[in-house]
Amino acid sequence: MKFNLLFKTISLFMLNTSYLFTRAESINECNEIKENWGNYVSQCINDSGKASEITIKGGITQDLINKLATLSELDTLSFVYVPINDELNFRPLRNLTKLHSVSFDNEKRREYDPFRVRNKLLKYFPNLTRLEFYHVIIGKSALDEIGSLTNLKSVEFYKTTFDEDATFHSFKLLSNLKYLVIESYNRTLKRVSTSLNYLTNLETLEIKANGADVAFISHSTLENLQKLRTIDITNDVGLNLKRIGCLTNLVYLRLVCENTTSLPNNIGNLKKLKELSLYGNPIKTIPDTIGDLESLEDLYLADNQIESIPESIGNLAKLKYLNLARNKITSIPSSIGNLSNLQRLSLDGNQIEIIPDSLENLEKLDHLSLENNKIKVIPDSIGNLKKLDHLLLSSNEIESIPESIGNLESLQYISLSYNKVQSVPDSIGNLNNLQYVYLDHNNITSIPESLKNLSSIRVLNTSYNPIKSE
Ligand SMILES: *[C@@H]1O[C@H](CO)[C@@H](O)[C@H](O)[C@H]1NC(C)=O
Ligand SMILES: *[C@@H]1O[C@H](CO)[C@@H](O)[C@H](O)[C@H]1NC(C)=O
Ligand SMILES: *[C@@H]1O[C@H](CO)[C@@H](O)[C@H](O)[C@H]1NC(C)=O
Ligand SMILES: *[C@@H]1O[C@H](CO)[C@@H](O)[C@H](O)[C@H]1NC(C)=O
Ligand SMILES: *[C@@H]1O[C@H](CO)[C@@H](O)[C@H](O)[C@H]1NC(C)=O
Ligand SMILES: *[C@@H]1O[C@H](CO)[C@@H](O)[C@H](O)[C@H]1NC(C)=O
Ligand SMILES: *[C@@H]1O[C@H](CO)[C@@H](O)[C@H](O)[C@H]1NC(C)=O
Ligand SMILES: *[C@@H]1O[C@H](CO)[C@@H](O)[C@H](O)[C@H]1NC(C)=O
Ligand SMILES: CC(=O)N[C@H]1CO[C@H](CO)[C@@H](O)[C@@H]1O
Repeated sequence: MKFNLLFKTISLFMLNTSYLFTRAESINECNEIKENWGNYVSQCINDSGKASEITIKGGITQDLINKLATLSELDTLSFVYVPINDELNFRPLRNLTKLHSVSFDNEKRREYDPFRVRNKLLKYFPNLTRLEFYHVIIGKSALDEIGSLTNLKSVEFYKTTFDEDATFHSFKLLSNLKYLVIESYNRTLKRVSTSLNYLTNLETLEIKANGADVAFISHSTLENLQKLRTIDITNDVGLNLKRIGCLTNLVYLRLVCENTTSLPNNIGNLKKLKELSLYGNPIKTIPDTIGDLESLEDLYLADNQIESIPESIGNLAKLKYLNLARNKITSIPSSIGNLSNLQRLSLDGNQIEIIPDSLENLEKLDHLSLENNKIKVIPDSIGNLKKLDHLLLSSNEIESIPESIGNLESLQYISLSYNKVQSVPDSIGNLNNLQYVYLDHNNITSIPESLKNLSSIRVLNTSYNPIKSE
């Protein structure tokens, strides 16, 4: 006890003296900057007196630039709403070899009010690993300067207006680049060239560029991008995906491409793929090879024109989420019952008539959604889905509810609105977790006491039924 106290006293004393020493030895760079340029510097973070992170806001002067050039420990520099005119000289900043991250952020609420990224600016940040742009205008020369920053690992453009002559040609030289985001504003980007296929260390690529010709993806050099794990592209001109199968290390593939109508068979080569998301494309068929995607956990193909689900889908042993809502599917293959890890299945807005019995094998299924189809019968086998907590069957042609519904012990939410149900079995009263029950717009004449008495119920909607009052 005593020893402990003594120890504490000594260490406290040591702390105090070292604090005094640093105070005495060095002046605090941030204090100095705030005193002299306080109206332009909105944030300055120091590490034992040395400025490490600075945010310049609203404007900048040459003497501030000169001062910045002396901050030997500066790591991160952000420009927020800073218009940069041609008279300013950024050359002195080339001495800042520890400066790793620079961002230009002109994002204002609601309005789009970008500043141009001037030439002879970016090239004076020699050791950058990260460069970010929000709401800027940029042209060829400034983009070319980025190509000289060969230490870059991450470059991000958000809501960027690209000049007509914009090209990523110089990006060829960025052999350390791992992360690239290109989001164009108002269809200003015309082309994403094949230069991107030189980026052999690229791991993540996000392109949101409607109106642009995304040329790199269909070019034979695409296969250079073997480190690529994530592709996320939004584009309405049409992506030619014929070579996608060469990216065998892909883990996430997310595409929103209005004019893309088919998937190539070689998609099956993507053995590491965990997520395939093709939302809102006019795709008509899913190739059989989809069943080869042995790592797939999440398959999201809502809002396409898909007419059938291949039998091979049953091979996706790791699949957890399957969403094929709003397509033109007429039947569910019985192999669906092989998806033993499936947790969520959504097939809303199709033309499905039959729920296959094999569905009962989906032991982990907790969410089943088949609204807006042409289903007439709920099979007895549904009662085997012990994990099911949401069952959505509104807007079908269902006439009866099986007794086995009372076995869905996890069920919390059931909707059967807009069907032709005539009666509700007493067994529904066994469902002690049931909270939301939608039975409106049916042909039900009486509601069982057992359901009315369930204490867990929060909503029981029986409107628009010919219920006889007793
Ligand atoms: C930048 O570095 C050069 C030589 O490395 C030196 O002569 C010059 O004074 C430095 N500039 C500033 C602003 O520190
Ligand atoms: C920083 O840049 C200088 C000049 O370009 C270079 O000599 C140095 O190796 C770089 N340092 C790091 C850590 O990248
Ligand atoms: C978008 O681009 C079009 C055609 O270039 C132009 O007429 C329009 O003013 C732009 N809209 C905005 C909000 O910048
Ligand atoms: C999409 O394809 C259609 C038909 O080929 C074409 O008319 C349309 O211009 C394309 N859309 C774009 C944005 O290129
Ligand atoms: C997959 O499903 C089909 C149809 O239900 C069945 O015949 C087959 O045995 C299943 N395969 C496996 C590996 O479970
Ligand atoms: C409603 O149910 C009755 C029998 O209870 C049946 O005669 C009638 O056709 C049903 N109406 C509709 C619209 O399904
Ligand atoms: C429901 O509750 C009422 C009164 O609270 C009781 O008379 C009736 O027996 C209960 N019915 C069932 C099926 O538990
Ligand atoms: C029940 O459903 C009808 C129509 O579907 C709706 O108008 C009504 O507000 C709902 N009532 C409750 C209690 O949710
Ligand atoms: C992070 C850091 O070191 N902050 C210091 C900056 O300088 C002030 C004094 O001027 C200290 O109070 C901070 O702890």
